[in-house]
Amino acid sequence: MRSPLMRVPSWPEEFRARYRAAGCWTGETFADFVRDRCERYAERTAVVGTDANGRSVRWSYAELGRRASAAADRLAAAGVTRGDRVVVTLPNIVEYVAVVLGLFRMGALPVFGLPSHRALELTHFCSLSDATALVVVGEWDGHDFRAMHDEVSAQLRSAGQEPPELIDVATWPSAPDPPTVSGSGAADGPGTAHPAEEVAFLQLSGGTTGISKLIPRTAADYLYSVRESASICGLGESTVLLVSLPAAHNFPMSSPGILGVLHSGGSVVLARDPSPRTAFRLIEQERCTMASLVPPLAQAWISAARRRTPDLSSLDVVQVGGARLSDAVAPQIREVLGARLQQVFGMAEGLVNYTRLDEPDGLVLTTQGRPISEYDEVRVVDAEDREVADGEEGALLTRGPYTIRGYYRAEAPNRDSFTADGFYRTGDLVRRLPSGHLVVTGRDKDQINRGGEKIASEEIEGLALSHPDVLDAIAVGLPDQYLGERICLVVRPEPDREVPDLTTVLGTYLRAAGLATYKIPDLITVLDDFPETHVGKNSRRDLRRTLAARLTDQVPAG
Ligand code: OOB
Repeated sequence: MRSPLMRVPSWPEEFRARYRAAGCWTGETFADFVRDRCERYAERTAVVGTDANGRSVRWSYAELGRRASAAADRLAAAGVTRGDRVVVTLPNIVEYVAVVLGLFRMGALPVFGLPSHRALELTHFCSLSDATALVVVGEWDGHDFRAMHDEVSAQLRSAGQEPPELIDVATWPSAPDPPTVSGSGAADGPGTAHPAEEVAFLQLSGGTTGISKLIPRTAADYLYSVRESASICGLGESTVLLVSLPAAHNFPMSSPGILGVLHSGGSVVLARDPSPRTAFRLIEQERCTMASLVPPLAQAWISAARRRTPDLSSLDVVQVGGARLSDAVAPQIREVLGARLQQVFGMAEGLVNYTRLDEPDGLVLTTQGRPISEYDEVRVVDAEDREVADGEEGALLTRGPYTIRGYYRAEAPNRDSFTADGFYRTGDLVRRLPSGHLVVTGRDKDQINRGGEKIASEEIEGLALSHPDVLDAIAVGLPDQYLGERICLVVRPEPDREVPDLTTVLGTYLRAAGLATYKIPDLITVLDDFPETHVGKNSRRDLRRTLAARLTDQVPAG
């Protein structure tokens, strides 16, 4: 028997009432959303891409609805029921959309893993969410996900927990089975007054303390951000969105992303891999009008477009977000790709900022946009949480109709990450302009942003420390002209042990421990002594800063 979802910190009733009255929160659930859009736009093209077995696929909205129902039936047959959590770790294949919509239809909660996650993370997500099933694609990029499911299951069993059922979409037939009696695995809505305000899925946080925390999102809050994003970005039935980033990321999922496009009746084109070659082929073939990229990918597109002169004439808007786009690269989106730039500064916890499509270049090229909603509350504060003047750098705090009030099952981190009156401490340093636009100037969280992928220093350090030859370990981000930051792990070896190639040994060790591929350090350095820092709460943070500064001077930029 799986445990029910635990209670999560949520909006006080006074705020709920305000967001309902303002029309931000509607009663629409994800099951309603899926049913309604698949019927409303039935004949239009919903999803183009490849399936788990590499076949090209083009689904209408009606077909997507059938596929979602078929997925729900399969999940139900594996024992998944309403309210259950299901960890999904699929690449950008069409089954991803069918599974997520299928889970929504049945009122089960997707937990959004990434295909780059490995046994360590997936065990943690399955354990924390008490997942009924793990959805994978048999083998991908040379990695055997079925074997990984075995590993996850063994780990959970040894901790006395029930392992998740394996759901392997690679074994699904290319045509859906005829619907079963249940029709779609969809049951009636839960018997609460506001089903849309129940937690509908768990998204992953970038993490600052150990492995990613789980972010509880509701249909009411999320669909509000999706509707507003779709409107800000001018989405409609003629929108063709290319999804090159991992589809489960909050950015390509909802800003406005896949959900924004499905809300508006447009088409989603899933790129199997993020290479410019694949992207350009799809843009030419499907006449894509929009794409969302992280800065390194934008740079890769720009340099590939200079060499190959692809036909990108259909491309109207290129969104860039997830990490700071440099002011020097920003103008090249128009100059080289011929598209309008939209900067997106968002977070899976909630707040999303966009530069608007009709704003002057001065704002679009140098700011990371302004909040979606007039109900987004933004405070830029100093170390004592006192508000600073516009134009001055401070820490960004936010609260609003689609920003969570706490992580799932994370009492202690919640005390650090949220103020007593419910503002989320984003960990980002920004300057706010009088127009409300934000410029991201840095970070005061112990996190590395490697080309848009977030990694908590502490997570890598903790794992390195579990190696018997390591006395201490510090993980820092060093400047990298392509990724923005690359991961450098600095280790202090146990003094009495002579390990000739500790760096190689450690690299292998971290991989074998089941760490996601994007978290494996780009560089491992051995130092016999670490600099002295003050003792106290921030000593590790000081040490990270000192080492990062020292190494940035010593190691040639990547
Ligand atoms: C997006 O979401 P997450 O949860 O992977 O990461 C959030 C963090 C932010 O707190 C900030 O540190 C960084 O990523 N970030 C940016 C940025 N966009 C995100 N830093 C500088 N400039 C930007 N434009 O990354 C995300 C979620 C929704 C939409 C877009 C991005």
